[in-house]
Amino acid sequence: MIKPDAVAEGHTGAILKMIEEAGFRVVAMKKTQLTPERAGQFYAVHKERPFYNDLCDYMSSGAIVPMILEKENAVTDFRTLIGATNPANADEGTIRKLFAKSIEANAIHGSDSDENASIEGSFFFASTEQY
Ligand code: YYY
Ligand code: MG
Repeated sequence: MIKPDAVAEGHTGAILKMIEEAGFRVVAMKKTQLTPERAGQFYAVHKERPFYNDLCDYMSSGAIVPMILEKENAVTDFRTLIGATNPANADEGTIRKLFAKSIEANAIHGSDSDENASIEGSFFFASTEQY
């Protein structure tokens, strides 16, 4: 999911280019906006964390571009492509190093397991929107 800061600043195309050039196939993609409630559902695993309310406000502050991506070792390779959560710690050439503004407005989300990728894909897309 390309997050509100990166979409608002016009980085969607550059980020998509990096994703495709890294060998990911786009199975589904759209532009949409979360309500604070839906952002809260998406990040429910973090609901006890001190940053949760700010994160939900931020994630619902503008348009996002969720995608379902496919590749061998997709979860691991995508986490490598996007870089560390805190852009200050992200490797050179990663999406977060290039485009993130802060640890919160960090440009992009990547699922952390195959199981969560499936859950998060279904959160945004019907089966008839996946090709
Ligand atoms: O999976 P990833 O996005 O790299 O990090 P998580 O630890 O799952 O946190 C989710 C999300 O929460 C992170 O992308 C930004 C935000 N966040 C924050 O605002 N402040 C923190 N100290 C940690 C995470
Ligand atoms: Mg995470």
